[in-house]
Amino acid sequence: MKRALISVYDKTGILDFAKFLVETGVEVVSTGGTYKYLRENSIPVTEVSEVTGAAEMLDGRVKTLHPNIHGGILAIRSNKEHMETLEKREIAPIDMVIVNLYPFFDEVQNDISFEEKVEFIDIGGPTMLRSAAKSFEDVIVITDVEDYSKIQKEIESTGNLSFENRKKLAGKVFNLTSAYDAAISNFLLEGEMPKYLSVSYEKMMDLRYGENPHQNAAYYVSTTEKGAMKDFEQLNGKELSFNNIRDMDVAWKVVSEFEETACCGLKHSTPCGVAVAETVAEAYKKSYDCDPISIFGGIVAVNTTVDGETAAEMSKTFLEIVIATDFTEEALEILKKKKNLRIIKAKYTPCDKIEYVKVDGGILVQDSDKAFSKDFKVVTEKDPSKKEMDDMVFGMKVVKHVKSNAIVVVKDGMAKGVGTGETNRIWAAKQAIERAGDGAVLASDAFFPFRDVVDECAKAGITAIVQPGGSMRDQESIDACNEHKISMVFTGLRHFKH
Ligand code: 93A
Repeated sequence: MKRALISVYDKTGILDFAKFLVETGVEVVSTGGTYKYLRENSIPVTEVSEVTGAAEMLDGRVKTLHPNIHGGILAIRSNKEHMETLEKREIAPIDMVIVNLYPFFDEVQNDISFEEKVEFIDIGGPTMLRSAAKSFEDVIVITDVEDYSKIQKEIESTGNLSFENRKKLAGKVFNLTSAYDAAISNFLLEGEMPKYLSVSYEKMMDLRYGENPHQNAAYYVSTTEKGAMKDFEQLNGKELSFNNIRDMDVAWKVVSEFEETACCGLKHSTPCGVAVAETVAEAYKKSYDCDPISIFGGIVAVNTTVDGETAAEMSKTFLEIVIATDFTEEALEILKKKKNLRIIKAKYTPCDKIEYVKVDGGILVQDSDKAFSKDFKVVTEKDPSKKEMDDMVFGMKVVKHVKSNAIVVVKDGMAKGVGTGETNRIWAAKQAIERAGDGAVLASDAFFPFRDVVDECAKAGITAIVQPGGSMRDQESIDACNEHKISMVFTGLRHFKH
């Protein structure tokens, strides 16, 4: 190994590694900033312009995009003609390329202008990385700061790097450059469903296992977007699991629907208690009362600061996670007494614009269901009261997050019964009504195909129903409501969650 090209934006660890290379007899070539940094630290280094014979230009947009660089990287060492060409053109082979890129992932999230973001698109860096990765049999390519010491160790002990490890490094390069390009593509094609689905996620952590212990799993977060399930802070407790993160996501989405103080208890991705109230303690108590059985081992989300009184209430139950915007000192002190309880401070309200559903051999992509009806239309002779109307709005916000067929029975800003995941609507209604014991309002995620749900409501003393409407037999349900003196409201907006 005679020559290494080093061009790094992130200069972490590069001094030690460059020193090692120089001691091994390698000539180091570097771009402007890296060159300066190595020189200042007494490492002998050649400036890249000496190799290209051309000064860096266009504010650094063109530094390494030159045949003397790419020829030196791409020439196949075992190909006589390639090597003769290098000799004729007086190009020295480059045996190692160390590059890390302009931080587009970070900068695209920052509050800078569009033009400034564009300037963080690295062209020369990925080009060198791709060249070196294609030539991996002849060129060692390093883009991950974490790899310096591993590679140093292998070279020190064997004098070289194995084929397998060179191949792995090349694979890491294309893994990075494809994510990098995906991020740029998403930035420029914002809001479109483009020809190719280019996703850019970085591993945040390996997970102990997936939904079940025999399933491998890891958690990836967007390289370019902020998000509640990415930018949270864990203040206490065991490591998060696959099912934890999934549950937290839904619970946080539920409470984020509300302006007023809200609490959601959740189990298996399904709300099992939701309530709004004046105080956070009251909201918690109401949501707990909805279903004191399911909440055991479940998770609780609160869209405001958890105080001591609420924490004391929460401590009476076995919970896996409490997630909130913040916690008072007193609340933390109380909750931290439970060593394993995961305490999560969420920093963002849900901001995903699209969501994916995996199917065998493909992915379905859709806008996230962020919509909420602005048009609650009374369709019955009887008008709902103001209180019933408030409960209808509440019920609709909850039912959006319950698996279809979804029915939620509500009273006084509190989910009294949740009917979920049933394959027909009447079962979901019966389930919700039975669990509610009593309730004033019934909310449904989709329309009623028959009048049976209305008849069931009448038996249970439900006084108002909210549903999207749009069935061929809407009139049957309206007639049934009029017979039973129940008021009914259509929202015009379906919220399937299958
Ligand atoms: O502006 S570039 O797209 N044009 C280039 O020719 C080029 N060559 C290397 N960016 C280029 N680089 C990047 O410069 C590297 O990927 C690295 O991130 C950075 C190192 O610059 P410096 O050594 O001046 O700090």
